Amino acid sequence: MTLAKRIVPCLDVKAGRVVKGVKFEGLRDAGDPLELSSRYRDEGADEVVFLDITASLEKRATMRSLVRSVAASLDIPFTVGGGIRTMSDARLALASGADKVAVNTAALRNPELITKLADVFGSQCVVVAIDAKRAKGGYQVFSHSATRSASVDAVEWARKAAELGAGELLVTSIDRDGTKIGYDIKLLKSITEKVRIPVIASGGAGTLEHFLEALVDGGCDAALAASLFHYRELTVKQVKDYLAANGVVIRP
Ligand code: 0VR
Repeated sequence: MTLAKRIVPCLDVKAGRVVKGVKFEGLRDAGDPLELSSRYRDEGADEVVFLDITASLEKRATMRSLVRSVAASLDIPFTVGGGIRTMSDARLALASGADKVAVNTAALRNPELITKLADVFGSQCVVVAIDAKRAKGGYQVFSHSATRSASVDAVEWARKAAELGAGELLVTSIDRDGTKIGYDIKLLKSITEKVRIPVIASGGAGTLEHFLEALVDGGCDAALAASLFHYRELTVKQVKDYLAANGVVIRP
C-alpha cells in the first residue's frame, strides 16, 4: 500500500503572531495563528506545524494557551516545536493538544532525549527537526534558530536520530528558507536514501513543481511550506490538485 503524501503548512510563531523571513532572518508579520490554522484546515491541509521560533521561559504560559486554541481549531495532526527541552516540556505540549513534538536544539545537546521521548510517548510523536546549511563537502546542522553550528553532518545526524527512535524528520534548508527558489533536493535525497522513517521537506517552496520535486525526486513523504501559503500565492488545495493530477497519491 502506498501511503498518501502530505502537505503541511507551517506557522512560525513569535510573540503570538505568525512571522516569516528569508533564511531565518528579517522576520515580518504574516498573520494570526488561529486565522491561518483555520484557513489551512478548510483548504485541506494534512497537518499543521507550529514552531515557537524564539521560545523562552517567560513566554511559555502564553504559548501554551495559543497552542491549545490552535489545536482546538484543528481536526488534523498538529505538531508543536520550539523550546522543547525536557520530557516535561513535551508532556505539556501534548497535553495542550499537540499530536507530535518537534525537537532540534535539545536533541543535539542530548541525543538520548529522542529515545526517552519515543519510549514514553511513542515514536509516532517524535519529530526531529534538522536545520541544515550547505557547507564544504555536504551539509552542517544548526541550532538556536540557525545561529549556532552544531558541527554535525546533516545526513549523519538524520541517520542517528532515526536510530535513536525519531518517528519522523523535518528537514529545513536554511539556505532556501523563504527564498521560493525550490527545496534543496540534493539535501533531501541524501537523507531519504539513508533513513526509513518519513521525511518532511522544508525551506524554499515557491511553485507547484517544487512540491512535486520534493515528493518524487527528493523521496519525501510530506512537503511543508510557509510564506507561499501565508501570503496566498498558492492554496493548499491548488497544490494537492496539482500533485494528484501528476500521479502523486494524495488525500483529497
Ligand atoms: P518557506 O521557505 O517560506 O516555505 O519556509 C519553510 C520553513 O523554512 C519555515 O517555515 C521555518 O520552519 C523556518 N524556521 C526558525 C525559522 C525561521 C526563522 C527563525 C527561526 C526556526 O527556528 O525554525
